[in-house]
Amino acid sequence: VWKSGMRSLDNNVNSITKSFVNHVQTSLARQPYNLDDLGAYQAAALSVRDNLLVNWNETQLQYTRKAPKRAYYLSLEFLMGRTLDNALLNLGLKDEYKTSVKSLGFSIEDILDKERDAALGNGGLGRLAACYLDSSASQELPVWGYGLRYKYGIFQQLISPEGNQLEAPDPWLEHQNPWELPRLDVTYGVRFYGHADRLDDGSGRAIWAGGQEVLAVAYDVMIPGYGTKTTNNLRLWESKSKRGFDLNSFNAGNYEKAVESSNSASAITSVLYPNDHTLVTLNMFGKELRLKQQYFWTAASLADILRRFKNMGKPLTELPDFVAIQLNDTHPTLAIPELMRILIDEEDLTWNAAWKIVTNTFFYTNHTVLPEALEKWAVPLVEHVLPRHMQIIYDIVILIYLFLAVEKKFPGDRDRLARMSLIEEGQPKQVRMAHLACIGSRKVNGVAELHSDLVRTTILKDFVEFEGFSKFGNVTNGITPRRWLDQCNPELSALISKTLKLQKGIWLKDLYKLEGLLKFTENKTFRREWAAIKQRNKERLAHHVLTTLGLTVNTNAMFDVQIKRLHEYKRQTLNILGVIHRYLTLKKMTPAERKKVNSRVVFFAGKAAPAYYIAKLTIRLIVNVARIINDDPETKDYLTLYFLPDYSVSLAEILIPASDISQHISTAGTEASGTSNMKFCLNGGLLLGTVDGANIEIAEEVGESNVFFFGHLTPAVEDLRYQHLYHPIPIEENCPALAHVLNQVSAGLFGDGGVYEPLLNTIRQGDYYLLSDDFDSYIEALAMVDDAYRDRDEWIKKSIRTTAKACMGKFSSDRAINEYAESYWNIEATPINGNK
Ligand code: 26M
Repeated sequence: VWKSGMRSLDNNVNSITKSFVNHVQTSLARQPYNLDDLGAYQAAALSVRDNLLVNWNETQLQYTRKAPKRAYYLSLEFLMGRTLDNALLNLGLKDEYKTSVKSLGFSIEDILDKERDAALGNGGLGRLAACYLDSSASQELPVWGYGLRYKYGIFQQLISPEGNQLEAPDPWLEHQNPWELPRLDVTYGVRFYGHADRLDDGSGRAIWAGGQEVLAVAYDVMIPGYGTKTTNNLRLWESKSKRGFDLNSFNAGNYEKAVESSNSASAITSVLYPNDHTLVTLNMFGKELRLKQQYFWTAASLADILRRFKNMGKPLTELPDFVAIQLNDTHPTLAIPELMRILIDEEDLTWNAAWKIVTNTFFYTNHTVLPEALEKWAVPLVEHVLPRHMQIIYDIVILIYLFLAVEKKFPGDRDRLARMSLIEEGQPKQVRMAHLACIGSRKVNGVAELHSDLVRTTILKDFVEFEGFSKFGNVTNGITPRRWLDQCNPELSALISKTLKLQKGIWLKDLYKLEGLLKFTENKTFRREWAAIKQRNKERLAHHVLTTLGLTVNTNAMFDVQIKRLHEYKRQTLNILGVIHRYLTLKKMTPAERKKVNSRVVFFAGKAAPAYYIAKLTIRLIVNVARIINDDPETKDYLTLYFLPDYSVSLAEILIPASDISQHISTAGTEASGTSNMKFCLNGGLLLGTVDGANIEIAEEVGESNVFFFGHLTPAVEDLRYQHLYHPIPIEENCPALAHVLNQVSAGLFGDGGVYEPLLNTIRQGDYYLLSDDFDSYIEALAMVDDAYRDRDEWIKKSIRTTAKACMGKFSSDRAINEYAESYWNIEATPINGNK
């Protein structure tokens, strides 16, 4: 029971029941005795929302009063998943609600299961943003998120009878969304197109007028901290027409034209782009709309941030003392020229004064070094959509950057100037957003040690030499242990609390405490309990597969999981070809030999970008291999395979606790960090992986004997690619085992004669992701996993150590967000009075 300044809420079961029934009758206009699970979910959500609102109001009030420096996290993606369970756990009200809904004849699990995921993201980058919001609130940090309120989130994935991925829209707002607060009074106009005319008074100012004006409307999502009153805000923008429809056309009977401009305005936030790491598939219309999304969102967010800052009555030169803005990848980079535009054209500051403010306000995180994912915008397109911003970008190039500073430091080095320019020569010329984000920011970071090194030595090398090493740092990613342990694995969470004799409220906020589990690896009862929980989590997953796909999974087998976006660099292909290799080996064995084999169930899940042909073909291969081998009476006791459709945060919450081993097998140097690797470890799953991303730092914590590494290292990758290109060796020589597998697929062992050739040819020709170089050591590593799993007791010890000695503290997003707060944003915890 706690009190707040506004009203006191007696959060016992009776008052929860009262509030629940009240919402059923007054908010939902339904009868309590005739309510389905969906209605019960909505009533429970509305009643929990009342609690959040009190805390949210108090938090925002105190932020305004205390006026601390604040940080704003700009991300085009927030992959939040479900909210109700998380809100209940963070508020500490789960047991009360369980009891309350039970007394009304509902089960809390069934109610929680009715919620749709908020899937406003593609993968790692969007889920990271969601974990960082949870940690910011839990650490009492004054942080707001800014994003877009897409009407449609990431598409729903269906698998056709042939095994092809089909996409369906995700109308997640179909039923009303209890977690958002429409702020129809918080709006900003955002301009596109038109013309920008420089004033010839030598001030550098310009007037931008004409074109299209679109309205941004705010929707707020409350972000509760764990065990604190702090409830931060995620503000999502919706686009709509500034003027409704065009009455002239309407009166003239031209109804289509009358709504045209309104449609074009609301199109901006209608759908999340389903590409992850690749821009090449966008057509001209698609590119323009994506650019408009980015500008719409950055312009509205900046206007909102500046309005709040101005209310403090401070001069703009003090902006960096009160505001830090984090750019999640280059997607919000237009915020840099936009802030320049506001300061120069609207606030009358000089160029130098404006640039000083800008470069002390922004921070940029890079999330990938893959060349095809580095954003570039065609100059003619930017000129057309944002004429004033194109001028400012050219001014940055000419004035500050190239001809003054770089030329001074490296006189006559024309190549360097060209490499570093914000504009890439070509047809058409293109703006390099990573360069703009880099020079416009106070600091730049990568997301794991290896990745940050690669950022410093490859894509931003010249900038390190120009601006100095200290601008370029690393913040290794993290995950929130609230969702990724307490919420998804309640039994393990309870066992940890019992064993450490600590309330979960303590260790969930200080994960280093998990080290205390280490000494229990030698305790037999503890090991038995640990193993029993893993087993029940495997059965929970099997039950899910049975009820969704109608398939029976062998829960006595080792569960081997690879779940992530489909991408060539992540090498799901290596995994499926390894499965085929295992199948062919099993087929050659006698029944007696087979009996000695470690049974394995392989799970895949993940979406492919709709236009990513090779990724989709990989899904088709996985589905069809599954069809053949799951039905083979000789082998199915030893090897089965499942592709679970429509991967989501909620599905991950079932899969991760059930895994014995998971695969993180990207070509070395390509996966910036990975975050699911951390989630598996936290749940006692071991890793099979390459020496890449955060795998390396995880192994440093867990000890190499608890991680199964294989494959070539990053420095070898470039040389191997060079060899493949200029001195190709036929795959039969380079890797006979792999050649044999490819030939079997070609020969139609899994049906579909010929359809897989384009996929197989990526390996036979060029093999950019080095499957043929890593295949043999991959198969060896899998054999080591089998050997280790045979000694089940030792395996369980490894599992416990992975959670415990793993010092999983390092991989908590609490640690990560504190690093940003201290070393980047310079913000401090701002406890909300009356905190629990
Ligand atoms: C680009 C154009 C159009 C539409 C979408 C994109 C786009 C979307 C996401 C481009 C890149 C995107 O994300 C990169 C990304 O997700 N990187 C991942 O970030 C994670 C969090 O830091 C890391 O753990 C992953 O290793 C990294 O791949």
